[in-house]
Amino acid sequence: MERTRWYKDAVMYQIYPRSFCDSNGDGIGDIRGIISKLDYLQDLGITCVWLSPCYKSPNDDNGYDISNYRDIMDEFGTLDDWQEMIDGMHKRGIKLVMDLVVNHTSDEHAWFKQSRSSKDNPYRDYYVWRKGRGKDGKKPPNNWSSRFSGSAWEYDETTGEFYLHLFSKKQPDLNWDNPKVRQEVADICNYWFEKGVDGFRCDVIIYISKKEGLPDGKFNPILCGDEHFVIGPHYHEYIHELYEKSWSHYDCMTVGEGQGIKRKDAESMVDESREELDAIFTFEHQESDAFLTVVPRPFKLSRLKKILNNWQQLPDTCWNSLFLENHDYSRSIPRFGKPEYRKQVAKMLAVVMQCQKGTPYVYQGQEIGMSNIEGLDRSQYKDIVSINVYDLAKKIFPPLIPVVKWALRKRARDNARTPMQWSAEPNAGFTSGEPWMMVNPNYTAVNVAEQQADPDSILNFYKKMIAFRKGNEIIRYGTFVEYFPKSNKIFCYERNYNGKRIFVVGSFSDKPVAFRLPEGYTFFSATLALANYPDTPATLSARTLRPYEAFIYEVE
Ligand code: TEU
Ligand code: CA
Repeated sequence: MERTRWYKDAVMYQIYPRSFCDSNGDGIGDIRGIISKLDYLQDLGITCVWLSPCYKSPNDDNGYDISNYRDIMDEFGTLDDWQEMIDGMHKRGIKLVMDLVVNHTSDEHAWFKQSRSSKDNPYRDYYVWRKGRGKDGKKPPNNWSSRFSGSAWEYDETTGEFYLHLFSKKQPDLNWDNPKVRQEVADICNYWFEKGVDGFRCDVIIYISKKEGLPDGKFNPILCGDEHFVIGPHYHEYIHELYEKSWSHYDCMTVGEGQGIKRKDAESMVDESREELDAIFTFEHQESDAFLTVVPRPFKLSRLKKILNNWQQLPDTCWNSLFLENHDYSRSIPRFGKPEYRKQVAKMLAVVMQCQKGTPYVYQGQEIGMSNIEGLDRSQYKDIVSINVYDLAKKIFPPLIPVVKWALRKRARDNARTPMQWSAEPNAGFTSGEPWMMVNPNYTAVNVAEQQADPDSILNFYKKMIAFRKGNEIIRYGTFVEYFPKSNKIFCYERNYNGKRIFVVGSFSDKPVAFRLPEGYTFFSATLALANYPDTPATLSARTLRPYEAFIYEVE
């Protein structure tokens, strides 16, 4: 099957189904809700949806704990609904990428129920079981930590052994060293390809291969053990096998999630000659305002630009993913700008991200500038990570609670998971019932309906940005040249291809900033293509930038 690599021209839109649109008033977003918004997505101009998991799941981690890979979660609807949804997407020229969560399953998956039942069960080897340490064998087999806090091992009474879970204890890790497991994964992919999906976003795929002997990790308060399973010893072999058995038979795209992946790793993971993944998400740039991607620290633009620029220099045979938001991060406006300038910040971020090389991702609500939710209390947090961290602080050292609250307010994943704000109607038009999670009270001011009616809205700007990008050869192929890399106020770069250029500027300051053209910068003509202030000069020259001002000129 020829790979057309359609993803190089795609604009992706991520749907977190639980929070997108509720069709039946039970307070939970669902597939019929998505169907009702397909015209909205088409109008926005996006060309592919990444749908977070919609499979059967007990929802310990909102669907990232799958109990049946071949069926739809009851709360979301049925396989028939799903078929109607994908047909509706395809009819509108929108592709569908599904979430593939196969580093682990739910502990309620039939395989795990079998696996835990006895040591000689045929499914025992589908998961990672080990004897405990210590005299009574009740100490975990090694010191690896769960990314969701605590040990990565859970003792299981039935057989007196521990199983590995790099995430919650209801998410046991699959044993990829078992060829049967790898065959199951290929079969799952093929099952969905046959139903028409166009690709997969591969959840924590970089963790699938663990170092033999599972040795102790170097001390790390949050990510202990990483060096033994991030792109582990058989990673490339297993991914290539999956490519051979499944992905290569379809004109699809695969994008892997890569916490801990650095630019130097990327080439070996996504170079076209490898026949592995087509692209990955790095989290490196998410550290520009956080340690270990989660502990808040002040944002520094030069840090962000250095990382992005480095990724832009990937060889032409590799491909980038461009994103600031997803369901695991707080919203971008409060991270990178001042809330008084919501509109300018949102538009400026769209400009500086979407003009880079790679496939851009818009996370639901980002296109209307949704922001974080303030002042949740313990009972209003729904994410297992927030709850774990909060309860851990309470247990080991209660004076830490105010710090935890501060960190959660800034970084909790819940921030991105509040219901989509469709209108100023009760519950933001998301549901006619009681929403599963609190709606951000700012919905009366920030919502789709209002922005559809306002030509100057963030939503209408996104439409223009996406339209500008689509089919634009400079954006698809052009080289990336950065200017003023040390500046902590201005993000400035040029893309050029076949003698044509675009010149992109975004201010990250809430104060006026003096801007001059880069030293020796010459051009014949410059035409304004897009800007976030209405009265932007038609010509490109030195000037004072207004707060969060951004513009694109086409230069010859
Ligand atoms: O995320 C993997 C991951 O590394 C993050 O969960 C990260 O550790 C976390 O956000 C810390 O705050 C993927 C999914 O995107 C996430 O939603 C799932 O919870 C996780 O895998 C487990 O499947
Ligand atoms: Ca519903």
